[in-house]
Amino acid sequence: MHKHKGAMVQKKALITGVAGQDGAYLARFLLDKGYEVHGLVRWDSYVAKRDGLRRLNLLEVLGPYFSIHYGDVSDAHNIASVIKSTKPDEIYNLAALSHVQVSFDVPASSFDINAHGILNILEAVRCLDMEERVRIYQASSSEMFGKVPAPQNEMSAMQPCSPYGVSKLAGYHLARLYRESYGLWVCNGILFNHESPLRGEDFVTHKVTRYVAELEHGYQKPLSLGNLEAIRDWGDARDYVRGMWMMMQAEEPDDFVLASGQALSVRAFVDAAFSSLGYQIEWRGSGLDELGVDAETGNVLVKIDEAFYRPLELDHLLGDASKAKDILAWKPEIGFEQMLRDMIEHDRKIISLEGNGDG
Ligand code: F7E
Repeated sequence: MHKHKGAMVQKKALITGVAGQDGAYLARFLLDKGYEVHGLVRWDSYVAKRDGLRRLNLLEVLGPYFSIHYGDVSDAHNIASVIKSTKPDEIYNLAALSHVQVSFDVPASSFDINAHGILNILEAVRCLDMEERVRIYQASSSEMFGKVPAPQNEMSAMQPCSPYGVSKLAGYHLARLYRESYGLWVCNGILFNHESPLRGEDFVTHKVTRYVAELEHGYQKPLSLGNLEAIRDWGDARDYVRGMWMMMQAEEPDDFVLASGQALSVRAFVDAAFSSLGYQIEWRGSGLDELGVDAETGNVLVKIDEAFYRPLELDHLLGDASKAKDILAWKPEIGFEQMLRDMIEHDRKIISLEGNGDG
């Protein structure tokens, strides 16, 4: 049971994309700090209450100090009117079309939400003459670095290689531009991959942990994956939302990388997830014919499916978060092993609830 500091409400926050992984954790974090929180959710998430707001329910966010506003960052009128009526002290722009592969299928929508969205927020704050009172956090991404050699930090060049990365880079530059030209208080959090039990199940980590947890109920069919060689810096979302808030409390608005500083390939992640429940994978074959086989039973656990390959892949992301450590005193507290354990434990619970008809 979470307690709010009630009478001590000092600040109001508006979170766009509040129904997502980061939005839900951030809302919980800010409520625990005594904030009044306003969350923007897309109409379809709002209507699909059970699924759309499932993370907010799970973290007990819905309550007297939390209000939902439905809308869309790509609708300039809507976001301006929500900002006008809620008068937030802090705006966290987390709304995004965040799946990199999907962004290749719907590049224009990605751009509308990811680039136009922050532009609409910046313009609304400026046109409403709220620049003196509002601070803005823009969710930038390590996808903006693209092919640039690891490790990457705030000074690294940026050569994105997906429509998602390009749209995020446009958003990043717009935030910087409004800070430098109009004096808006805007910071960019350049976040490397961050996972958690609330990660969407079409991202590779959760896809894998869910499959591993399901195996306990019997072997069905192999897990289909794409490129196993990509290397990512996998941190925990719960640490990263704390970092977002720390950026917003800094004296000056600035841009910060948040990363764990450790990188693993997708293959190594798969090995770690299976071995945490006692399965050892033997990799056989190569390329599209490669199989991950259970060393004990010979069951094929993993196969490769071309459908999960991207037109262009980002090979190696490894973040250097020294600036956030030095200036904000931010450091990750949840290690890789714990994150993996929490994800698998959560999936086991969900699966058993589903088995009882409660899912
Ligand atoms: O892929 C490979 C895939 O979709 C990770 C988003 O939060 O982090 C995330 O983007 C890697 C890629 O995340 C499958 O090719 C293999 O190399 O989990 P992901 P992402 O693309 O790194 C950044 C920082 C963001 O900002 C994004 O919003 O895994 N991979 N097989 C696969 N990926 C998926 N999704 N599914 C597979 O079957």
